[in-house]
Amino acid sequence: MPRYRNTVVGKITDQTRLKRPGDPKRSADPAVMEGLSGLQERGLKATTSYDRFVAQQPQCGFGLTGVCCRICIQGPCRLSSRSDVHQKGICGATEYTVVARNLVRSIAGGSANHSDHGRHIAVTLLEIAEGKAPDYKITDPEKLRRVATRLGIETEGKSEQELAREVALAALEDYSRASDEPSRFLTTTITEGRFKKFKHCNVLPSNIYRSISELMSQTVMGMDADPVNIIFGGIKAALADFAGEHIATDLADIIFGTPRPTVTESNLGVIDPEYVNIATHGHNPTLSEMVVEAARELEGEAKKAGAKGVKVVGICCTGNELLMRKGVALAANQASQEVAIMTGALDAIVVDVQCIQPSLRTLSECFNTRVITTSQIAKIPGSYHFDFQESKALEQAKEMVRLAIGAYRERGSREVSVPQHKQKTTAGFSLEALMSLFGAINPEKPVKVLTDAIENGEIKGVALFAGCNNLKQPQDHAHLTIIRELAKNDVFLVATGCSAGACAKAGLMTPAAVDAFAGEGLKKFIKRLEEAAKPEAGLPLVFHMGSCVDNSRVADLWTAMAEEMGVDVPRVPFVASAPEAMHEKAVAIGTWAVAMGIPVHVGVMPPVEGSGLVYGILTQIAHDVYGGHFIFERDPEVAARMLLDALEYRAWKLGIHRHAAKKYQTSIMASSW
Ligand code: NFS
Ligand code: SF4
Repeated sequence: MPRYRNTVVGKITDQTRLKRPGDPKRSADPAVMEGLSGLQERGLKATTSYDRFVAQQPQCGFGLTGVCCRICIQGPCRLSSRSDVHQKGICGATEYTVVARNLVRSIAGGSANHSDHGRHIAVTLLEIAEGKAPDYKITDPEKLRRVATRLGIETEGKSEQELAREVALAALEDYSRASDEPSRFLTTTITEGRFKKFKHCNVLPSNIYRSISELMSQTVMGMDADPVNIIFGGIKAALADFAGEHIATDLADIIFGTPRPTVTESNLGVIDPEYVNIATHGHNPTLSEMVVEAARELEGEAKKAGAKGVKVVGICCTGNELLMRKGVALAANQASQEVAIMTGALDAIVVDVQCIQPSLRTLSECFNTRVITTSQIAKIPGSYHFDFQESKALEQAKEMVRLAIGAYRERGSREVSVPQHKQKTTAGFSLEALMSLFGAINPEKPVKVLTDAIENGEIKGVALFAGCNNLKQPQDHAHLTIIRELAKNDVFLVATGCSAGACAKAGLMTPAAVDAFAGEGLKKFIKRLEEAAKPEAGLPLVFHMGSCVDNSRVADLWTAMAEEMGVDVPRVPFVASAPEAMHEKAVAIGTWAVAMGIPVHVGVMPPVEGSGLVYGILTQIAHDVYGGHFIFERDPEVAARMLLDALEYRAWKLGIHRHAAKKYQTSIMASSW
């Protein structure tokens, strides 16, 4: 079997690495461009990330390529192959050790973030079961039973409370297990082939926290110097990240309900100056769900203050969580969080954890926005802080809403300027929602509707768009360019996180976008689904599957497809792309997706170029071992071509193997990708 070779892999195109300082094209989002220029017009001196990005140029070449080591305080050691004396750090660490260590430490960061979020939700479920969180309830008891059954928990004759307790404890055991038994949230959600592969490579995590701390231990000064071993440690922590994400998604569905298709609006234009506006920002739905409830209950107080009511809007993944479950409008994704404040019409921004820029507080000074932090481990000096507790959640959320009403009162005749851009958004496609859609055509085997469409060539495969904004690129531009290109080429598209935000803001989550951008095959496929399921609002071009932890939903989709097709994941025509990856969490997600067997495009160069060996492991060797690999490409048009190539290669191989299996009456080869 020839090894998978993409002719351009390893040679990224020669796009300029850094945006030219002063480049006026900062965002593909017209609302953001208007917001930024409005700032100057109003004579305000506030700076934004866009300005600070320019001020940071040129960024350090050692850091950019991953060869700066600051792991011990003899450093920093900056390695360079061009000089004899600089080839090694003071301790003798070579560039492959340094690059690998730096890379996996960012996986540890991402994994810690996601699994912390999962643990928080698991504790909330336990508190609900024990009657200690009276403001929360179990909204989806059916999912509770399904998750329990999947985990091997006996459901017969047990009350909801008992089951919730057992599921919560099973989740918490994944954080505390002393033995080497692998994580249950991982092993019960992957194919048998993946389980064997992970076992064989010794990357099955047991206790999520232990995988993270072991990785930190593995990479301190004077520990592991073997880049392959270091990367395997990174993969283990990344799979622990996956387990944490799955816990977050499953348990949030149980508590707040499994998303179903819903219609709302996205982009800054959803902020309405006639209302008290509260943005919820961050990632964890435990707090924001209560803010929505509190806003509803305090509608009267807002009216007394002269507003039409209280409007909650979302930013980043808290925004995605509320959009999926409550139809709350999405105001911004990561790189436009500041611009939301700059409208002058946000009375409060309630934040929980992750991706919250400290700059929000400084900016809020100019616009009298109340910045309210709520996590013990995510405070911003000068902000209002609530030590958020599930036991008095609604009461605290009401206090936050009252702070916003107070700020609205002070708004008076202050000038507000909301860019009038917004788009309709059809979202809420949990795996369950997608399956019920496919089930309208084939109720017995819903996922077969998707795999059949691939096998008969109607669509070329599935692509996940995930990840952040990164100001090394104009905001959203790469997301939208690659997505339009893949749509034209008949790829079924799903999105999460800030990529989903980019699509929503640009109107790609509407039926009109299907007509405008889908190729013939994709259009036929979506229309067929529409005719069978008759969803009220029609179907979008890009299916919003949720926040970043909800990439677990997407993994469940490729696992279901693999099982239906009778192959392991590396053979499923499925690719992923993070065109503007920024966060350590994105590194963790990309890594587990590759280990699961998915080709993963990253549109911003991560700091790995300093070691040819590490670069080769990520882009080539990973494919030999796991069947997935990274594609690093900054040019979105070239990246689209490479993603299509990867899909076509898989579809072609599947066809060839299926044909041979039929002819010789054997099963489809499973070992070689
Ligand atoms: Ni994901 Fe969601 Fe956005 Fe990136 Fe941040 S909000 S968790 S990390 S920036 S996609
Ligand atoms: Fe330098 Fe080694 Fe210390 Fe890194 S661990 S800073 S390479 S001496």
